[in-house]
Amino acid sequence: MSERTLILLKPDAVRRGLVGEILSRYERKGLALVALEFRTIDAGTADEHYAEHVDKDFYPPLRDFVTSGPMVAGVLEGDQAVEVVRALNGATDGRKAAPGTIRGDLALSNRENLVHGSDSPESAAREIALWFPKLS
Ligand code: RTP
Ligand code: MG
Repeated sequence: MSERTLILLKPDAVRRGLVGEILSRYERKGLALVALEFRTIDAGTADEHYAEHVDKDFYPPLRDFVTSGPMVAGVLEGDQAVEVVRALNGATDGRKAAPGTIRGDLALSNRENLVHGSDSPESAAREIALWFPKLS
């Protein structure tokens, strides 16, 4: 069933010049971009986006990272988009992510792992409403 999911190309993706490479992987898979924008977020928006993680030990450095420079935020649409994007992104830790995935091919860190994808249709709805309120 066609659905939508939020993607973020994190500041490391922009700094490393990997925006085109990463977007191209999603597009070649057959997913359609229905929103795309450069966004630099403050700590408050980071806290809202990562609400499930704000109390975790790894959150303060994660917040510093995602507020450290511009990100590319987008919405992808297609059959089972949430699950398909998570599979394309690969495991969270780039050192362990399988070759062939975005993180497995291009990342070597547990934090600076290039991409975010919503983890469920419910998360996607919440995150799209936060990042692209006019779209939802
Ligand atoms: P994301 O939310 O960014 O799509 O990544 P994910 O679902 O694969 O991973 P999640 O558990 O939601 O963690 C969110 C982001 O926090 C950073 N992280 N650092 N132990 C650590 O240092 C650690 N664990 C996670 C990563 O940037 C991860 O993507
Ligand atoms: Mg997550």
